[in-house]
Amino acid sequence: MISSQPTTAAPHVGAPVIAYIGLGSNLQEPQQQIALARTRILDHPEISEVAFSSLYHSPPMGPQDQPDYCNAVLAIYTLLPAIALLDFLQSIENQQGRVRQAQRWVARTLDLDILLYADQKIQLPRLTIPHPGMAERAFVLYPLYEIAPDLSIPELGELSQLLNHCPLNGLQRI
Ligand code: A4P
Ligand code: MG
Repeated sequence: MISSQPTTAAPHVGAPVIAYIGLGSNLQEPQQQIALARTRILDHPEISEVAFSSLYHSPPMGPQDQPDYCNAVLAIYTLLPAIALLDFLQSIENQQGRVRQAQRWVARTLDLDILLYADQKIQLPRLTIPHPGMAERAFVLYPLYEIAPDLSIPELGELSQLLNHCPLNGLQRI
């Protein structure tokens, strides 16, 4: 008898996960750098936009002898595994003239950080999620709250609670 059932299993297509990306720039027209990065991220066939925050102006965290930053947060649906997403984001940083320095927290044309990936906690040599330090950074928490006020962060708790304990530190919505 000929079965009407398919003889081979359909290829497995994973469900998209939600990820949050922090965007930062303080060199070479920061607002345009952020806008271009958003376009490039969304050009990827396995990424779609969920929400994009306002742009924020923030004084530098770290060395003070550098320009103020423009920051934003982008929420995406993606089929990419977390490490592939990191590779893709770093390729965009490179396209936009990012020069990696030995010193941390120095001026840059573009910084793309994966803040959250689904509700996962990831600890790999190249990738830590949730992004270290995000719980104390006004330039991350406030834009994130704007697009995901009910978010709960693995091991860190409710975003609204984190925000209540985080001073603005000069952050201004543009
Ligand atoms: N890496 C590990 N986890 C992640 C992750 N979740 N997302 C690794 C992205 N990258 C991750 O990053 C260094 C390495 O971190 C990468 O190679 C990656 O494998 P980097 O972008 O090359 O260097 P960095 O950004 O200078 O270092 P770091 O420690 O990631 O700095 P942050 O935390 O990104 O902070 N002030 C204001 N106002 N606004 C800012 O946006 N940003 C920074 C940089 C400093 N001061 C700022 C701002
Ligand atoms: Mg970074």
